[in-house]
Amino acid sequence: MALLVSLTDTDIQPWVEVFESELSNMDIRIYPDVGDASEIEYVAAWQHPFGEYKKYSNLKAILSLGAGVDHITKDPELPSDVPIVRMADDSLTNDMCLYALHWVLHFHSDYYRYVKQQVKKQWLPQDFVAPRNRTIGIMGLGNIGKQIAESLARQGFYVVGWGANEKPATRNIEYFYGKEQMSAFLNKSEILINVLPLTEATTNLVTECELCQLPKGAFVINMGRGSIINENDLLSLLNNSHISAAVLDVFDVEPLPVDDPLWSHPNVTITPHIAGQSDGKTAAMFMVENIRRIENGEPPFPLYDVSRGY
Ligand code: OXD
Repeated sequence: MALLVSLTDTDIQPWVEVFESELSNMDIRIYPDVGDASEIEYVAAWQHPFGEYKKYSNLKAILSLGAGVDHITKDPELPSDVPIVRMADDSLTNDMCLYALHWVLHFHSDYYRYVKQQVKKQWLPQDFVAPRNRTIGIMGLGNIGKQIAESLARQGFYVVGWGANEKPATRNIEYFYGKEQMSAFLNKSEILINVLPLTEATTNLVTECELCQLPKGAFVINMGRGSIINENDLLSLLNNSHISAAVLDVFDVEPLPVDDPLWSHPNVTITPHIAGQSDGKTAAMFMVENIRRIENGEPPFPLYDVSRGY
C-alpha cells in the first residue's frame, strides 16, 4: 500500500520524514513519481493536479494539507465516493490567529498610516483608540473563526461574528447568523475578517451591496477564499474610499495574475495564500493519525461533508 505526497509550494521534507518513520508498512511516494497508480491508497494533497485522483482505483482517502478542500472538490473528475479529510492541526489554526492579529493591529493601531507617513518623513502621532472601542467582524465561525474571534476578544477588542447557523452566545462575542442578520453584523464591523469556506452558498456572498454596509472607512482582511468577496466590487469600494484598505491572502485565481489591478492598488496588501501555514511535523502527524483511524475502521476527523460543502 502507498501514500502519495503531493503538496504544491510546500517544503515536503518534514512531512516525508514523519510519514516514513510513522507509516513503516507504507510505501511513501512523492508526486509525480506515482508508480503503479492502483497501489495508491492515500494522497496527502495540496493542489494536486485535477484529473489525477480518478487514476487511483484503490484510493481510501484524500488528506488535505489545508483546512479548505476546494482545491480537491473542484476537480471535475473527482471520484465521488472517496472520503476527504480536512486539516485541523493546531499549528494551522494558531498561524491563522497570528495572521489575523497582525493585520488587525496594522489597521487598528494605524501602522498602515505610519508606513505612508514615513515615506513623507512625517512625524504625526494618530489618535489612540482603545481595543474595546474597535469592533472586529469575523465571517465564518467554524473552529478557525471561533479561535480567531476568541484570541481577538482576549486582546480586548469588541468582536462580532457571523455564520450561516445560530450559535449559542458566549460572554465575549456577539453572534449574528443567516442572511437576515448579515446587515446588522456588517454595519458594526470596522475591520471585517473573512474565514468562511468556499461553498455554493458562500461563492460571491460579499458583493458591493454587502461591502457598502460596512462602516465608512472600514478595513477588509480576506483569509478565507477569494471567490467569497467579489474582487471587482472590493476594488471599486477601495477606489471610492468607502473601504480604507484591504489585506488579501486568497484570490479568485491563484497565483494572482501579474496584470491584476489588485497588485498595484496603494491600499491593498497581498500575501500569497500563507495566512495559515502548518508546522510540517505536527500536520503530518495529524494525517498519520487519520490514516491509522481509517485502517482501524474508525471515522477520520474532520471529514468533508458534501451536503454542507466543507
Ligand atoms: C487553506 C489553509 O485551506 O490554508 O487555505 O488551510
